[in-house]
Amino acid sequence: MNLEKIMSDLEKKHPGEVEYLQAVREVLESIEEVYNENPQFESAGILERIVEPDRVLTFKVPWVDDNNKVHVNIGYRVQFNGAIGPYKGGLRFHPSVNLSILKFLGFEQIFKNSLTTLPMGGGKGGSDFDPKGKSNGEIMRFCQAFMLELWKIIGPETDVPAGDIGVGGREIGYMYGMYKKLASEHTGVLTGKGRNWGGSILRPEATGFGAVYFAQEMLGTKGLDFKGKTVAISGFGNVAWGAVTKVNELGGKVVTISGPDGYIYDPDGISGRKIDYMLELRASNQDIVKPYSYEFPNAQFHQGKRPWEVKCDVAMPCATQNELGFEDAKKLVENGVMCVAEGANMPSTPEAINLFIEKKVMFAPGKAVNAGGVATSGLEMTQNTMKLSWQAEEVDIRLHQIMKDIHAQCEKHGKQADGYINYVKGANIAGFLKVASAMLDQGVV
Ligand code: NDP
Ligand code: 2IT
Repeated sequence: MNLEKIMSDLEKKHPGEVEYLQAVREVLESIEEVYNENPQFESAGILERIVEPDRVLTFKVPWVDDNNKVHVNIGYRVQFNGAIGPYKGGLRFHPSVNLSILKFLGFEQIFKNSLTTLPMGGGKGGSDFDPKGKSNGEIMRFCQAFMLELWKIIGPETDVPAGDIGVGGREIGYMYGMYKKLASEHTGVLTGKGRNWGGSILRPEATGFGAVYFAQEMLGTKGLDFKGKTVAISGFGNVAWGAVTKVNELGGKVVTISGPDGYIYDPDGISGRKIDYMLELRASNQDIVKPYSYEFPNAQFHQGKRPWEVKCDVAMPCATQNELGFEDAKKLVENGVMCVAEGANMPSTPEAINLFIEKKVMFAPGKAVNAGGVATSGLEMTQNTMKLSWQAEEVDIRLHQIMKDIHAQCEKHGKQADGYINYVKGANIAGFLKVASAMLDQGVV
C-alpha cells in the first residue's frame, strides 16, 4: 500500500475535506500491514473502492418558520458501502454539518457496523439545520420537508437512517410519519422509533450503555472495574446521558458533563435526580449546561473550557469530533488517567490518540466503543422484520454480549507482543477484514 500516494490522490479529489481525510488516514495506517499481507485486496482495488462513497444525495430543504419566513437548508445522505448489508447510519442536524463531516461519519460507520456482527452497511446523512431554539412546529415542518426528498432513496432493505446529534426520538417520529404517508407502508425504515410503533425499548440508552460496557471490558483486562472510579464525561446529550446512568449503576462517580458553553464539575457526583435534570436541560432546546450550577450549588461551571483538565481515572468524550486535543490528552495523562473510551465519533485528534498509545493508556476509538447504538438499531430492524417486540432485559443482554464480542475482536487484532491492546488497530483491522472479504466475494461492483 502506498499510503501517502492514496492520501494525496484523495486530497486532490476532495480538497479541504479535513474530517473525512483524517478518518481515512487513521484506518489506512491501521490496516496497512494486513493489507500488504493479502495481495488479493490490492488486485481487487479494495482500498480505492472502500474510500469512496457508493453515492451521495444532496438536496434542498425549504421550510417555513413560525413567522412565515422561508428558510432553505441543505440535506444530505451518504450511502458509503453496502457490502455486508443495507446502508445504515444516523442523521445529524447541526449547523456545522457539511459533506466532509458526513463522509467521515459514513466512512467510520462501515467499520463500526461490521464490528457489531450484524449485517449492516455504512451510511450517514443530515442537514445544516440548527434545531437550537426552534419551536416544536418548526422542527416538525423541517423534518417533514427533509423526508420529502430523503424517502426516495431509503427503505427497510436499502438504507435505514437513525438519530445522531440533533436527531432524537421526536425528530425520528416526525420523519417516520412523513415517510409512512409517502410510501403507504409501515416498515422499519428508520430506527430509534417510539416503542409503541416499532421502536426498540433500549435504543435511547443503548449507545451510552454500550460504551460503558465496552469500557468495563477494557478495565477488566487489568482486573479492574468501575467501582470507586472517578469518571469525566463530555457532552450532555443522548450518549452522555446513557453513559452517566450506566457508570452510576456500576459504582463509578461521574464528575463532569459539558456543553458548547463550558463544563460542569460536580465533586459530589452526577447521579439520581441530577441525571434526570440533564434530560430537562436538553429538552430546553438551548444546549447550554450552565444552569446545572444554579440548580446544584456544589457544582462549578467552567466557562469555555473542556472537562479534560479534571483529575479522573476514566475519560469518556461523548460530545463531538475533535473535542479532545493533544494538550487535553497531556493533562489527562499527567493526572493519571487509566482508560479513555470514546462515546462520540472521532472525538480525539490523531495527536491525542498517539500520546495515549505512546503512554500505554488504555484507549479505544468510537467505532468500537459507541457501536452499541447502531447494534441496538440492528436489533430493532430484526424485531421489525419479525413483527415482534422484545423486553428491555432481552435487548440489554444482547447489547452487552455484542459489546463483549467487539472487545474480543479488538483484542484479537490489536494485542501487541508486550500485552498492550492497540484498540485503534484492532477495531480497524477487524472491521475492515469482514467488509473487504465481502467485497472480494461480490466482484467489482
Ligand atoms: P445530542 O444531540 O444528543 O448531544 C450532543 C450535544 O453535544 C449537542 O447538544 C451539542 O451542542 C453538544 N456539543 C457539541 N459540541 C460540543 C462540544 N465541543 N463540547 C461539548 N458539547 C458539545 O447528540 P448525541 O449524544 O446523539 O451524539 C454525541 C456524539 O455521539 C456524536 O459524536 C455522535 O455522532 C455520537 N454517536 C451518537 C449515537 C446515537 O445513538 N445518538 C451513536 C453513536 C455515536 P451544540 O448543538 O450546541 O453544539
Ligand atoms: O454514529 C452512530 O453510530 C449513530 N449515530 C447511530 C446510527 C444508527 O443507525 O443507529
